[in-house]
Amino acid sequence: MIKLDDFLAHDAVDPRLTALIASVVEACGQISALVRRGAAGEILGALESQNVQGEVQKKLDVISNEILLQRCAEAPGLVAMASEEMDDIYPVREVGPEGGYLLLFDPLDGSSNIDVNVSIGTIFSILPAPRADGPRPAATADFMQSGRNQVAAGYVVYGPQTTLVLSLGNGVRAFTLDPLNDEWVPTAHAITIPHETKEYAINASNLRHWATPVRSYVEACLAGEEGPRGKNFNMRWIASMVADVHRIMVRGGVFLYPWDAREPDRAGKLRLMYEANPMSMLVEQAGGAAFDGQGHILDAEVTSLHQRISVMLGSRAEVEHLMALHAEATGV
Ligand code: AHM
Ligand code: MG
Repeated sequence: MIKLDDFLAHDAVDPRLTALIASVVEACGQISALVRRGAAGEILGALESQNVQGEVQKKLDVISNEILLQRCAEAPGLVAMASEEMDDIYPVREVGPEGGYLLLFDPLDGSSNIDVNVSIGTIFSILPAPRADGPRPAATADFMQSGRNQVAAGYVVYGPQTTLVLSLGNGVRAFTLDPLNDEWVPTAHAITIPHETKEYAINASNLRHWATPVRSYVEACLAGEEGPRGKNFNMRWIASMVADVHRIMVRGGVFLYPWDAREPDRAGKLRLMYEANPMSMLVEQAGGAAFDGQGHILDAEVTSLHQRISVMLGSRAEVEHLMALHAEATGV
């Protein structure tokens, strides 16, 4: 059990928000236990179904989604949920004068890593629910809020350790799940991403499809000391955003999943509401920056629950460099 009540007491957080976060974290503890069982629990492999993005669902994607739905529906202030694995919102209570919260999540990010025993994670975002005079059913439109409205964001990485990284808008903290007693132990009180870095993360197999600023950026990194950046870079790509972002939280770096020309009408691969927005809040709260090729991700206009966005986030100086390259390309 996480001692969140104790931990958040000094933040004067609405107890309904604390209870909701505790429910999310309990669900993640349960998912962590399943992930650890792996093939022994007969929960690996794919289903025949596809999610709304047209991606094949893994058994564990669907099970994790169910666990989060069941656990969080009990949280007193929760009005509705939305997930990468569900086409539509999942209403829990009516919208009324008392407000409350909306929860969004990617129940198991990095699905392609599930069956190969590589780190995966859960990402979540909490928005305020609107207040209405009379009770009315929750609607998708209630979720159409800027990332700046998030009251909390977090992820849990299921790696060699299970770690929760959480922000309520006043810095970033980490808790590690101690398997000896199932307690979430506070392990970092104020995570700060190093301002500068020599490490980047991108799926370089897509190089030929990138727009000029991203291609120039990576080519300059590859050129090392002899190139325009005058320094050598290292590259990492785990193919789990949670694991790649966690590395950046710990030692800095920059993560890119940019727009590319494979599907020119699609803004990017990653989803704004339950991947890019919560990660951007965490990164900004840790002193980093998050950019979509045009502006700050947290300021991006929200048009639909499953909308995609181009993502470049991490160490501030490196993201600012990417911003400058994009500004040059557009002549701004
Ligand atoms: P998912 O939510 O279906 O798992 O997809 C998101 C994941 C990210 O975690 C990761 O950064 C990216 O997809 C990897 O994509 P690729 O396989 O194209 O490198
Ligand atoms: Mg995902």
